[in-house]
Amino acid sequence: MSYTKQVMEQVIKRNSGEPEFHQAVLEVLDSLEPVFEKNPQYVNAGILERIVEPERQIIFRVPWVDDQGKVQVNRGFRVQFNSAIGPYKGGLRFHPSVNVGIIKFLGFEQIFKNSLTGLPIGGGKGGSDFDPKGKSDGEIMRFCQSFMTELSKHIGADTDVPAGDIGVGGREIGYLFGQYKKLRNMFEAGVITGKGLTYGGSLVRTQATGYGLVYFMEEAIKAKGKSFDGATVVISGSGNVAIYAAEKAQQLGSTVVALSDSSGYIYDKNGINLDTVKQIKEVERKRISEYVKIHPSAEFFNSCDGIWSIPCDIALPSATQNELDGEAAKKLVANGCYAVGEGANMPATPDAHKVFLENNVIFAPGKAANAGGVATSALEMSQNSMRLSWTFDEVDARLKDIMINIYHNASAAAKEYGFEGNLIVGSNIAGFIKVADTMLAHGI
Ligand code: NDP
Ligand code: 2IT
Repeated sequence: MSYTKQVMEQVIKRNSGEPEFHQAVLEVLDSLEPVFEKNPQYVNAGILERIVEPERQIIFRVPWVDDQGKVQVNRGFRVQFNSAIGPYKGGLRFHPSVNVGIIKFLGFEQIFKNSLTGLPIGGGKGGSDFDPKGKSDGEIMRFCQSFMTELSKHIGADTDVPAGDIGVGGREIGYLFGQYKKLRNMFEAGVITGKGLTYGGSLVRTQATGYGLVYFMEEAIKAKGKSFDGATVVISGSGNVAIYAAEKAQQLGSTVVALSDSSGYIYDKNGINLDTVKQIKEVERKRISEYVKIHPSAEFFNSCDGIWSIPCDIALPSATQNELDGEAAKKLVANGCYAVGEGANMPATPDAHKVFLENNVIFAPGKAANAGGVATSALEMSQNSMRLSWTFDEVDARLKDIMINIYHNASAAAKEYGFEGNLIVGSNIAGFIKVADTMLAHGI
């Protein structure tokens, strides 16, 4: 049995009942086989056995009082996965599906993603099975305060720096930071990112993941003589990543014809009106189906994966993990889709990867394509350290530069190891080597 397969067996045995974590590890390990053949020093130092085991996992009780005065209890998580190249860095997800396996898959991905940004950030992730849907503002605040009361013991600007993810946006970051500040009696701006602009946030952080995704894809398709100008684009989700991916795609001359949420998707052949979407999702926090009340020529379909049967040139899955399977991938290919970029973390299944690779679809994995969010978080940390703020254009230019570099580094690594054009392999290798070399340098 090969070395990576042995390690994989151990991961499955030690982390039973965590399929998403197994899936994320397997994808990376599959890519690394040629790296170990060329670099036995990594095998001798047990880098792989160490990198698949989080440095620390924290699980805690989050009690809070709802609007009826009843005590509710959720579970909180923070997985501090790898601090070789910088403080743990990664978002917090509030969603009822959250469990330790989900947080570990996200934390594991984050190690390589953060490495690819070229910035000094390690990998971590956290969250809770708390469901923000239908909760009042007061309930959200009390939950965030209770969550931070425990989390505050484990984080710090040079230790572990959380941010947002699904269900955690500007409002939640505000409550989390407010509670941290109260507990520490200290204005430690760099302890969390995605902050509001009045208290240490960075311009472009809100847009960064979506914009970065499109910058990455623009570079990837340019290499094949294609462009966003005139392209038809389908994007799943209608949250932070999806909205700003759509905004940048539109700015570059594309027609974005579909968006979705967990109840279904909207199709507007004239191109989605993003002002309406922002009003529904960011201001009113309502369902995407509301869109068709304002734009009656658009249609709403109450299925999620049906979105991938819409003909398009470029698809950007930006909702959640495993939302695009092999069958959906075949439909995209049959309809002429030539590029797929993961705005979400691990939205395409391994079967879908196979379909895209076999059909020469340009496929950009999330750890490369959606790294713009965390990269801009790291730029927020830099500004916090300097006690300065850069302009929108300055941050945006840095973001674009970072995304273009990630594309070229991943492409070069794929080529070097004999997998030209395979951005999955290239991203995994390029992300891994920097962390592995640092772990070697640090000793065990
Ligand atoms: P948001 O909470 O802003 O939006 C999430 C969107 O995805 C919503 O439209 C939501 O619909 C939909 N969604 C969530 N879960 C499911 C599900 N189980 N099935 C179908 N639809 C679902 O989150 P983000 O936009 O921030 O995150 C989206 C993805 O991007 C995630 O995978 C996240 O990990 C990833 N990501 C986020 C980054 C960031 O900076 N925010 C950075 C890099 C990656 P509904 O409202 O109905 O739940
Ligand atoms: O998945 C991700 O990269 C994020 N949710 C962003 C993390 C961050 O620290 O900005």
